[in-house]
Amino acid sequence: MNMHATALSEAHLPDEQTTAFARDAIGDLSQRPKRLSPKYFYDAAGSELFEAITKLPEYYPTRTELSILRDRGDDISAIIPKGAALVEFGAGATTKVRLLLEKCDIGAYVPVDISGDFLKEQADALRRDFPGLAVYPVAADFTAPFALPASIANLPKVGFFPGSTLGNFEPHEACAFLRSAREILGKGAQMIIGVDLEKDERVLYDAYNDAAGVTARFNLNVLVRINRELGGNFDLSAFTHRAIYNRERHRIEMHLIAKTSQNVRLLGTNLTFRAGESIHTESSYKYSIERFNALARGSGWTPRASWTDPAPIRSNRAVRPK
Ligand code: AVJ
Repeated sequence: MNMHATALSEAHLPDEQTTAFARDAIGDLSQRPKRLSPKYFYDAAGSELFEAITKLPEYYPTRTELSILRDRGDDISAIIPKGAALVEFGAGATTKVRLLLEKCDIGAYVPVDISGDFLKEQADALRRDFPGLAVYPVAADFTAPFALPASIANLPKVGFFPGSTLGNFEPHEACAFLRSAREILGKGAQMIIGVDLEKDERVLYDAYNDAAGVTARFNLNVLVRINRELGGNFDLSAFTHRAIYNRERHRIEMHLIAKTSQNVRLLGTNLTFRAGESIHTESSYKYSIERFNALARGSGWTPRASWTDPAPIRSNRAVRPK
């Protein structure tokens, strides 16, 4: 008897997020220079790798920002009106907002994040730790317009955007985002934003070229994700992590460099790479307070106060002789 074994997989339609990822990946990898949006770093593995980055000795931003929220929390809280609704753009692990919640009288907390499941878990944990706090999670891509929950309509609004994530936006995108946040939050709102300041180039370089190679794995993970979610066939050993500081444009650039010339298939599209060709995967803009204030003014906001950590971070590396 002849057995005919057929593996029929269920007709499986990709969800909305996967469709957007596919569209962006194909479009961006067909450009010259090739690029990918840094928002696709953060699948489960990428989020864990980012958590590991925040604990690296070279990666100063997270611990510096936490120290500012801890040391200057009273001053920061003083600008938040009593009973305000705090709306966090891209809430993630809610570590930072907890420092504010401990210090001020918040009427409601609205974490906005694209990862709906993670968001629900974080909201439950917050409700446990801050009984009586109204938490209204919104599962949305915060870079696009979204509606605030009706329950906070009558509360004063304060936007919260820590983590230097603004640095991932091109200057015109940062302006568009700040304008859109103003629309979403409404008249009379305020916003608390974390940005990384330009500093010693060695310090910047090391923060994105850590000795343990975690940032390299974080960068390469976007190709792992493309292979898994979009059925690509990227050979991971054929790409290498590169991060440089672009002084003229005040930004760290992360790239994935093809070691050899090669072809990659992705959703029926053939992508060709020259040896040494780059995929630009992230820009992380570094601001001066002046440049940030100019951006805020140009986006319809009035700068009110800024808090900086006291000591400039210096490299502990020996300076090489010329
Ligand atoms: C989460 C955007 C602030 O730009 O420093 C860390 C992401 N990339 N290491 C940053 C990141 C490489 C991070 N932000």
